[in-house]
Amino acid sequence: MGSLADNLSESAWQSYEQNGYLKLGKLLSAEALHALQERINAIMLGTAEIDYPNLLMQLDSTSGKYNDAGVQSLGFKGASLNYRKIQNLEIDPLFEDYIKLPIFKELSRRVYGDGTPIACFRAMFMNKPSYQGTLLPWHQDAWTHLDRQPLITLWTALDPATIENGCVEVLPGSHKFGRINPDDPSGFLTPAQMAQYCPDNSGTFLELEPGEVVLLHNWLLHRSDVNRTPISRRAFSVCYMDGRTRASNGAVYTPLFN
Ligand SMILES: O=C(O)CCC(=O)C(=O)O
Repeated sequence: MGSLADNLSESAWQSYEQNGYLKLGKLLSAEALHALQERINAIMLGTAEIDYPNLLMQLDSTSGKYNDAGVQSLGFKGASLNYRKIQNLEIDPLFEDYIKLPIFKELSRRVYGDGTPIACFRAMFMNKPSYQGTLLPWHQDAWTHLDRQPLITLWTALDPATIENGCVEVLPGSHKFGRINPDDPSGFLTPAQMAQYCPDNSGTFLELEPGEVVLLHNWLLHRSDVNRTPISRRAFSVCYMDGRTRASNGAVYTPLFN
């Protein structure tokens, strides 16, 4: 399993700063991984004891097209393993415990500075169900309604993430371009921007084993394809922010580490 010292070493950080991502290895025991896998399936199937009205839930598309995915809104959408996204998982005790692992605190402090309060901007399940999945085009993760940008995401594979089942593909170093579409909440690149920033239209596939974690800079260009296999591609993606961030819509964020 990845150790705190290894992941915070100078060479690891140089690699992160250069490439905009860093593979952290497996941070979960087999039992802890299994518990998260079972928990998310129970949430999808409607059998979990959780405050469903406060979960943002979206069913996956059956066409693979982003615009055909279900509505993203609060509340349960029926018993199905074909959810694409389930957000606000910090309200679940098991996922909350995982979000609060000391290594995530240390990584956040490294990015935002010692002593900075850290909050969770979003904690979400991202799924490419068996033979489904929705194509996500090249984009950055950035937001137009915040007074400062959340800079990091910790993405944990809950299944094997492979090229065939729609693992995340990144363009190494592209976080250094800065924000490409500062006024567009989707962050999706236009065809002209793709030709400019990603002329080969290919990147590095982040293939991961279940339980492996990758640290991503939010401005790193990334995309992911549909799932061409019977094996689902479940993942848990948590974005950590400076806890002093203010949103123009009055949203409040869960404090994690003071
Ligand atoms: O999990 C994935 O396939 C990528 C998710 C993504 O691009 C995002 O959350 O911005």
